[in-house]
Amino acid sequence: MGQTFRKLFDSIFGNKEMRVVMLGLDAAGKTTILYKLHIGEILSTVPTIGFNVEKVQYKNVEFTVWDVGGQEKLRPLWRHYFNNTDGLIYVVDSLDRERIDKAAAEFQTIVQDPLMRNSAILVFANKQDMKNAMSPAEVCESLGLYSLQNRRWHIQGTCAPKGEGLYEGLDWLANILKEMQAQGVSTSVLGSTTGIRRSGGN
Ligand SMILES: Nc1nc2c(ncn2[C@@H]2O[C@H](COP(=O)(O)OP(=O)(O)OP(=O)(O)O)[C@@H](O)[C@H]2O)c(=O)[nH]1
Ligand SMILES: [Mg+2]
Repeated sequence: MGQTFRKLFDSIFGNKEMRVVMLGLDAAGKTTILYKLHIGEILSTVPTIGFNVEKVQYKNVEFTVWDVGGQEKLRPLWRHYFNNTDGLIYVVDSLDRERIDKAAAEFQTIVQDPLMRNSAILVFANKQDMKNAMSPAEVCESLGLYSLQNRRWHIQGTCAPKGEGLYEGLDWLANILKEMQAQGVSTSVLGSTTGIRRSGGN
């Protein structure tokens, strides 16, 4: 489809595109989430060196999701993915209490970056299937989400291999994108927390 025709088609049928960068410490579950969303299957993953990028179509929105490796030595590269980003998905390993402060510090660095000022923020409190996982509310508190000023954010409990919570998160992103495009970027604070039912421990 030609570019102009594609734009006309999209405006008639309400199709939209959203560029999303997915970040978080190593082993948080980012690549597992990307491939669960992209092909619907659980893949065994290896630590990402560099990035993976896939398109995910959901509710008239085409999400281009960049999944960037989270190892310490790779984190200085994260900012190269900030430009033109509509949404941030920040993935937290809810079982990793030892590194939650580190996860929070990295999160604050991202969201305070001027290039990320207008991005919607979706936090996945992942690994909710594990017995000792922090709840989404605990993760929310640890990351300092409540004190974010003038930002649109949402936290969602997830279990990536089962796909639980992932589409609820995309739903929120799709709605926020439509809102942002309709109104221009709003300065109102919007925060919300959603858990998933725990499915017992491993
Ligand atoms: N129990 C459980 N394990 C998970 C979940 N999500 C991911 N994992 C596991 O966590 C490990 C790390 O997952 P990855 O998706 O490779 O993590 P990543 O965030 O991409 O890591 P980097 O590429 O190093 O940044 C894998 O063994 C996954 O199977 C979850 O919701 N529950
Ligand atoms: Mg990875």
